[in-house]
Amino acid sequence: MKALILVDIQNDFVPGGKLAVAGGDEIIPFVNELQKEFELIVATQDFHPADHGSFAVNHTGKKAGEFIDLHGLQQVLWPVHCVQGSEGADFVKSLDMSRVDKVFPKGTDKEIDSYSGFFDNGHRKSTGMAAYLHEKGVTEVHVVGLAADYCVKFTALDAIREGFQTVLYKEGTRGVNLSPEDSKKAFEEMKLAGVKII
Ligand code: VGL
Ligand code: ZN
Repeated sequence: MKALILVDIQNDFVPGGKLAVAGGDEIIPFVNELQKEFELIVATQDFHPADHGSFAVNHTGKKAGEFIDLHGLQQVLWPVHCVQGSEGADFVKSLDMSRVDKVFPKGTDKEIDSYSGFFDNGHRKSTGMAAYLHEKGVTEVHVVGLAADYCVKFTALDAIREGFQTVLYKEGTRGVNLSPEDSKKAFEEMKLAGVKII
């Protein structure tokens, strides 16, 4: 049994959003079409409180793109994005959500960021997505969404760790590319970990 995971396809990650990924909106038609091949579809939702520790504004004198130590983990600081209850946190309007079986919010704890849809960045707490998928008899997950070099990468890597055969569609993702090669490196890292990239 295979499942499709839609990672963070939210307003703040597409052009016009607070943490816009270049071309992020271009994946939507592909993703909507791809959904037709799946009977089980889940979505992750970046969903931060306004005082989240990953936001540069919550650290005096710090700017987005700078690094800090957040309770023992290296954290790159972001602009305010995907705040709970804001429009930026909503799924992109043109994304078909009618066939999504369950949404897994993440990044809800202000003390720790959460790129993967499965675990926070310290692998301390699970979102419940792995248990949900295992319970449904899923052995293979296919991943699309935003952003390739952050949440998509860490979701795919955790999927492998959780024992799922994992497929990533290049056409269904775009990267932040804080450094120009980040997406390319992310694809290499995923491939090395056993993710099938198509
Ligand atoms: C993401 C940075 C911060 C993502 C989420 O969805 O890739 N990136 N929060
Ligand atoms: Zn975030």
